[in-house]
Amino acid sequence: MQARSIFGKLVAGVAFATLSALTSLAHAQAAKPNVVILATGGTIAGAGASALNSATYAAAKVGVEKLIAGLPELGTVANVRGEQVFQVASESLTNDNLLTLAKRVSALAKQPDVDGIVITHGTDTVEETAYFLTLTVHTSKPIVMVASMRPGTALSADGALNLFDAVSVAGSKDAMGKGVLLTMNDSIESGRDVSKNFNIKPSAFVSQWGSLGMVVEGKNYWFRAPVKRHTMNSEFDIDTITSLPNVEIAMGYEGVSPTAIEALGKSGVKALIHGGPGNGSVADRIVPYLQKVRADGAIVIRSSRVPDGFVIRNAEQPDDKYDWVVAHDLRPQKARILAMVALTKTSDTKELQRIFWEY
Ligand code: DAS
Repeated sequence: MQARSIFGKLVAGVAFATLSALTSLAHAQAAKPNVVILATGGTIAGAGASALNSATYAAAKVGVEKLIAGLPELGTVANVRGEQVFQVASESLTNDNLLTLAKRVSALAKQPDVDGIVITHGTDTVEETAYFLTLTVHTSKPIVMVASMRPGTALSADGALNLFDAVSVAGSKDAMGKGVLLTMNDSIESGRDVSKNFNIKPSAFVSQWGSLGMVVEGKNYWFRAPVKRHTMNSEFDIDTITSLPNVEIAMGYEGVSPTAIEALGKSGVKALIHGGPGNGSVADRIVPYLQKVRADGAIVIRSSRVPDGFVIRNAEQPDDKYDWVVAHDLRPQKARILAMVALTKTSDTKELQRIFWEY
């Protein structure tokens, strides 16, 4: 009897200890935000032949489960699960990919058991995807994009900390309602404003109007908030968009010929972004070709190849007279994203110009 009662007490003690451990784990998990990582590829999922290959490697090789398993620290700030949406280098993403990703983000954001969403992505076009999502996904939950300039196999790889920062920010209540964000190199950038400014170093990304803040050791430090319309305050909703119109870009430079503009005009674009030098300048020999694009029914949008600043309406060109739109502070690749989204609703040039002022 004696032995049995001691064994019984032992079993009860172990059961109690296990139960309290599980309960505290459940409480701990319940206390942590639920963050979903949507993986699309890029360098953050890349792999090189050696630790010295910081620039020579294959992008889009490592699956999301391996990314998560390789970073157990994620579990200290959130309950994390992953989905592999694509596995591509971002320069190869298509409009259909954009729609697929945005619709998945929108669906997840509606789920009460999802507190934040992280999207791992290539650096080459993350600025475009980030802007598209901020224009079309109606949620105030944090949506945080993340990329890396070096593959995880390289010395001083930046992906692990960038990903930890992204999950930490995505699980933060103070990151709500700020539009789509990008965490790179300790900074928190606005998805609207950020662009890749340097092609081979970790501090590659810059927002011309400044970062929104920084994230350091899992704590967010905010210094700015977006003023342009986004997410919940956007008139565009991915849940009502089924396709995107064809919008292309033609650059302006010394000696430019009308060949590209003519070909794009004939291809049936719905809008043509002109990435001119300076304040969106257009060579005098090119003006008639853009006027023909407009006369044939496509929208002409004057952007600038100059990274920073904004195009002034009716300054370099009589936009009112030509019925052209100016892209404000948007670089050509960003202007294209907004033009595609705007054209799902209107092709009225006055409405389009309003949209370019407001978004
Ligand atoms: N090719 C790049 C891309 O996928 C790799 C990267 O920098 O992420 O965007």
